[in-house]
Amino acid sequence: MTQLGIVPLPARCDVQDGAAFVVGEATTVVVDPHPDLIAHGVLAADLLGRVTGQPVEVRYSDDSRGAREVIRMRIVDEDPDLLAGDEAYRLVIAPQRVEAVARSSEGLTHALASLRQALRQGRDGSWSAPAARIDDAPRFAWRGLSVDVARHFLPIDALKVVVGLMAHYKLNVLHLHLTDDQGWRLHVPSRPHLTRKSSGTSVGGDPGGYYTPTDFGDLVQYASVRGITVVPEIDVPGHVNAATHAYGELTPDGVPTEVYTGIEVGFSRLYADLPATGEFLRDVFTDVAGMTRGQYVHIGGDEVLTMEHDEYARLVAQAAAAVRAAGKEVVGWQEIATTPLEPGTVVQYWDTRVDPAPFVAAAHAGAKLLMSPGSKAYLDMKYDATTELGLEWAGHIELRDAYDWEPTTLVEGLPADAVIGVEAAVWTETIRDLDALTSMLLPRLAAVAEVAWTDPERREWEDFRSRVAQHSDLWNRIGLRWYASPQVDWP
Ligand code: TNX
Repeated sequence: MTQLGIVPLPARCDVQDGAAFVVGEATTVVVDPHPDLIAHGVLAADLLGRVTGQPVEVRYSDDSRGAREVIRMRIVDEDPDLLAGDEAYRLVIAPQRVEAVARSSEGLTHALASLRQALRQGRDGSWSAPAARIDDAPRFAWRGLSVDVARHFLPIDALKVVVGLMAHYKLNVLHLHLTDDQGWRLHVPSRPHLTRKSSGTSVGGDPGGYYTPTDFGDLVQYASVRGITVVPEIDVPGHVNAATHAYGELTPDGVPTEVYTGIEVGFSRLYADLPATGEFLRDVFTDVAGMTRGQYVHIGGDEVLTMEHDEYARLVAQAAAAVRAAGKEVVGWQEIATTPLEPGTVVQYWDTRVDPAPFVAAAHAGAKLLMSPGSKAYLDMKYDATTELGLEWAGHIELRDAYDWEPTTLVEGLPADAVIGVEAAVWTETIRDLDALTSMLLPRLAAVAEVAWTDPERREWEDFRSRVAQHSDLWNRIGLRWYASPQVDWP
């Protein structure tokens, strides 16, 4: 039977052998004349046009029944055949017509990603997709990728490529680690010195950079059209040397700290007893919350090695209160689980080396869990000992390691229903540009995406391995650097 090669594997997929939809000169995307859908139609036509090298037109019409050579995209309120959930979609590929149906624009984005993956080029150069019916919906609502733009800066254009790749694998949260010891990457209008004084540096003396609120808004919009929410992270109360360098009032002697371009962690900190600290947290989190459309702001909270626990807990509470006062919900790294948390706080698991008891306890007390285990989902870990870039503190992560794990049972004693999702992470101590970044992401990002999307009973390594092999064509065509894992028979 023909395999469509779709990653992540859909909930249901029936392929009809022999028949196919062929993209031709007359192929048109048809959407209802609704503003949301118009953006989707344009996006679909643009993507299909770029895949096939043939311009595809968009038409607005609320009636295209019976029309041929049409890719019809519809949002419906009620459709008994759609699977449950906001993001569900149905994609029916027939010889004369493609029909995508969803309850939301996010659902349609997923249908489009599946269609794009199903397209292949025949010997005569034409592009077609096998006739098929796909009924699909995600397992987890939060399917993320965290990118560290603080250790090395990535321009907005590079992040847009990452967003495109995420949409292709149906990931829906782009978490940006915007601040760290080595640089501050988002201009905060109420605290202009953060970017004025602390954005020019990166790890190893490399050049820095920052996003203006306009740049950031542009990215948020670009991601939103592709079904992706941006979650900004301002890491406190550790990892703050860029802040204490810009604002000396945040240190007990009032003297700004020196620029830092090394890769040690855990030395920088805020001070709960300084009046400037509370004002700083309020100013920064209020402005950052105002710049994001999403529901969440990430407060960091990781690796504070130079502070008594009590002071740490006070600072986490202040940051969380500032986020909530600005109308957003709080996300923080695993360590915040050691402090009292409001129910509903999202706690992100990462450190596979330490006792997970506080994390498990937080879940039982009402926290939501986001799973980013360092030994599976940290895509800055080397593939093997010969990988040029990357770190090794959580071990080596080959493609199969990133694939073969189950988020709800990885940590013993977790209440499975507290897990809201899975997030891959890539830290950039050794990663200086987009080529380096995609060579760490691909193919592993596809594996983590399937862990996040597909039901565990349907996931199978041998099957994944044969599907992902079909993806290198597209990576090559769009010029992305990737790692040819020896675990896959690439074409
Ligand atoms: C741990 S993960 C960190 C980061 C490093 C990363 C390198 C986390 C919350 N903290 O500061 O960049 O390891 O893999």
